[in-house]
Amino acid sequence: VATVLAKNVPTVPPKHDCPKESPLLKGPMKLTFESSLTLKEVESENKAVEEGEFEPKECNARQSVAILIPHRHREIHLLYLLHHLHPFLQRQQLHYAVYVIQQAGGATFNRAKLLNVGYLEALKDYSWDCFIFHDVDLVPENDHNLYLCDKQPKHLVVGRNATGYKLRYKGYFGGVTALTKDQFLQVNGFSNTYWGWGGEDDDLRIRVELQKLKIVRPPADIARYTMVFHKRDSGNEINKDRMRLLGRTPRVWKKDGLNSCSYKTLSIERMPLYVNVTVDIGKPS
Ligand code: UD2
Ligand code: MN
Repeated sequence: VATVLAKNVPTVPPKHDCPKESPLLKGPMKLTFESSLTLKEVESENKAVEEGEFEPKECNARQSVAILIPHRHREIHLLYLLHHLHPFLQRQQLHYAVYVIQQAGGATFNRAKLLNVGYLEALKDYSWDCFIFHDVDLVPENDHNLYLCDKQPKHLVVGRNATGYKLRYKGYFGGVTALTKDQFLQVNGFSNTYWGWGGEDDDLRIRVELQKLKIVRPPADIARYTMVFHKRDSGNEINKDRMRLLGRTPRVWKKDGLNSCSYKTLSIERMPLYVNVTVDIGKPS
């Protein structure tokens, strides 16, 4: 009887942790951006993604990662990014989900506050280990640039096409960054007070430094991006107040950030390739 029973037990192979280095990685890639690309095509290329989320079948992912993309009126960039990023993340054998945080209305854009909202909303779905704060127009060129968090906050964009693939300046922390759930909480997230272009990334660096954390970067030959060409958006004019704001960060960071981020969620749509969070974040006071 015992042997019969044993035979009838379905054999589920034990699932191991995914290897340190995924066997699926391809290295540097030549990226293409076809103007005829459609969302339907990108959806059919990514059948394994459900409501923006993916988990490898063959092993247990090392981290669960939420990708947060601040967005308004950049639909073509979003399409290009989804087209490249989904296969890229799957080759890295990650458990991940993509969140697009849409600023509703016509008030001045606020990238940093949208990213705070993304963090707070994504944590309502799942206890993500790691958050990637991601510009919509930056496409990674090399899948060895791992979308995983480190012991220290990580900056993933050392170089990009438009700047000769060199770090723009020492301390530059813009474009794409990776912080654990706890690191981001420790710095109280981004400031909510940067409306318009610039400064919010430097503000986050100051918060990180005040906590005696140290920014780490992958090697320059790996941390490479293509930025899809664009002009400055209307509604995202340069923030002339940014230097003054940066000066007060050491005094105000404890009160200005995740713990003071007030907003109104207008809708949460679970699309095939991303969770679309539309939010009213107010306007500059
Ligand atoms: C740089 C930084 C970016 C941010 C910004 C200053 C790099 C590679 N990126 O980007 O992280 O610090 O300077 O704020 O250095 N967006 C919209 N709609 C808009 C405006 C902005 O979706 O109308 C989003 C979108 O995700 C975009 C991001 O905000 O990628 C940053 O805006 P940008 O691309 O106009 O600024 P850029 O390229 O100078
Ligand atoms: Mn850009």
